[in-house]
Amino acid sequence: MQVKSYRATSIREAMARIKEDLGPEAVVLSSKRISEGPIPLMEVLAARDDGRTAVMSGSDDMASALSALKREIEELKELKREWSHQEGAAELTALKEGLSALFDVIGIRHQGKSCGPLARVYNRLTAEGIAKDQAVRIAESVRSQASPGEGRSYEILWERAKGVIEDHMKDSWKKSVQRRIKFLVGPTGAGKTTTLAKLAARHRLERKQSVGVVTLDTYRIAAPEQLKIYADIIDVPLAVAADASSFREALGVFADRDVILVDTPGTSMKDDRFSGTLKEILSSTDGGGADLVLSVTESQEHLRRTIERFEGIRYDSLIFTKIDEEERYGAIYNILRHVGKPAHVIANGQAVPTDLIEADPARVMALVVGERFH
Ligand SMILES: Nc1nc2c(ncn2[C@@H]2O[C@H](COP(=O)(O)OP(=O)(O)O)[C@@H](O)[C@H]2O)c(=O)[nH]1
Ligand SMILES: [Mg+2]
Repeated sequence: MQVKSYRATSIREAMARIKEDLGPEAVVLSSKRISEGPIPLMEVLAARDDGRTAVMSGSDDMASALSALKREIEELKELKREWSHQEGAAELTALKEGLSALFDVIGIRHQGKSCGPLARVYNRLTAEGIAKDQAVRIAESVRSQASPGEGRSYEILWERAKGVIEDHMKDSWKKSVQRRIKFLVGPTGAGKTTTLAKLAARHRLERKQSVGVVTLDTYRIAAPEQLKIYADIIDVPLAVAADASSFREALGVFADRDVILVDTPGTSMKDDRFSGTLKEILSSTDGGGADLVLSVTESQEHLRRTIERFEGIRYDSLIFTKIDEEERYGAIYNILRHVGKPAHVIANGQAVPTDLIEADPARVMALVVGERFH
């Protein structure tokens, strides 16, 4: 085991250096802030297994450790359910830390035995940002698929893990629906307006469909202006609607359009007065559905909170943006598994209309495991 410490001004910077230095299988052992002030300094401890030390001697050890771990997880989940009913924030934090450490026992190993190939698979999955409990589940599926006498090299197990991830993505894609009227919803700055312009161009130029664009974002003075510029370039009509009745009017004007794309203001679904109006407009629009736009540059915690906030909007699928600003995409897998919905497009840059990728289960799997895709 090779353990190294890195100092950086952000976790992202540290991760980039760790990945470059120790490779994709490196795992973060701990991170702490070592100086406050305008430029915070973090110390991140990372490790990579170099085959010289570690705990699990092979797949069988890993198997028994995994099933013990699964039992532990179920017990801990039960405890968590009980605690979440009480004033137990501190205990919950302790629990999360304990759970995290437990997963690391599987992933990182200690006490001087060698690292099995399945543990390497687990390490690589978590290094890509896949949540530890999900990584354990993937590793468990990989193990249970092995037939007697079959090779158990790391390469074989890794290919199988990719297959498991792709199958999980296929499950999410089963929920795909086609809508004539698509609302883009999500937090401010997620990339809704930019992505909408890219989608409008795709429908109009590549699919030769007639497109109408409506914006409900009249809260910021510059918002309709931004969209107007794109609409003019792509040559699609834009209607601005401030409430439910002007929205219905706009739909009337676009009655003959193949596709209608609706831009919305970034709203915190919890307390914003607009959220009620948006829900009402969405539920009363025949043939309408929403896509939730999420920037992968946000922390997993932030993304989780956003998903909770938007629970009241029954969105059909997700659109991930800004993947060009990140290096690891495990969060995409975690979220798609959590919500069980597909992501048909992914935005990889600011340029309209080019920076938009069609996403299918195989492509998302490749992205999530850190491989190039075409
Ligand atoms: N790097 C990068 N920037 C993006 C991407 N999509 C949008 N942006 C930028 O993110 C900012 C906010 O985008 P905007 O569409 O206005 O977000 P909205 O508030 O959700 O409508 C703008 O500066 C966009 O150029 C992307 O895929 N990659
Ligand atoms: Mg916008």
